Amino acid sequence: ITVDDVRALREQFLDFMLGYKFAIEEITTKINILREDFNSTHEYNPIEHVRSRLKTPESVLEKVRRKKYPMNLASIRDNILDIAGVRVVCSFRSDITEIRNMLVGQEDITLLEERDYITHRKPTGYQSLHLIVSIPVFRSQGTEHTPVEIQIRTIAMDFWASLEHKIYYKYRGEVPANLQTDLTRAADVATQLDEQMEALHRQVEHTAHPRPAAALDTRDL
Ligand code: 0O2
Repeated sequence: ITVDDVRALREQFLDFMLGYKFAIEEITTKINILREDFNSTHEYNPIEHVRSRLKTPESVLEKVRRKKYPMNLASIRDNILDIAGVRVVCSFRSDITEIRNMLVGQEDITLLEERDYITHRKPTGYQSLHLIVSIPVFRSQGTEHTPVEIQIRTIAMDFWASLEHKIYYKYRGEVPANLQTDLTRAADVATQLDEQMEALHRQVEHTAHPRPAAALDTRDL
């Protein structure tokens, strides 16, 4: 293998990764459109914030090795479906289903996989709705149907997951049992908070909103 071969492989890989960056941009645009549209038609914003990340080449290759997949681009394309990741954080549990349906219902989005870690919480306490969707990316060389992992969760679920992620990395995956128990308890509290917030939200939704009184026109006095 020559230096030129390595250079060509590197370029091929970077070009491959670029397709995932474009797929993130497509999905992010869709979510931003939904957010703005929802805001203007319903005067309510179900989306708190959106974050995205492209898996690093090191992390992609580490996953291929760990899962013992063949080390070539075709195998990475077929097996590693979370190279492009978008996380949508909402206020209420009901928003999660709403956003899921609005995305999955779009003509150019194909749902490949769905994992509901809200109905079936992970033993650690992790909660989130994971969708793997495929989206067409129109590139100069043609269309690439690209997978994107979309994680949809509430603020409380996100707060829990980010702390757990930090703890997991700090202990390199060997979280002490007492800390694990406390984390699971914190997940229960997050679930209770989500349930109470949802109930409050419903109550407010079903109450007629009195319009703010129009400013008095002094000529009417
Ligand atoms: P990062 O940094 O977000 O990319 P695998 O991807 O094979 O390891 P699997 O079963 O294919 O796992 O996917 P899974 O478990 O449905 O979802 C993987 C992603 O969900 C993780 O990505 C995390 O972002 C998140 N996740 C899953 N379980 C947990 C958990 O217990 N705690 C936290 N904090 N996050 C979780 P990565 O690739 O691990 O990391």
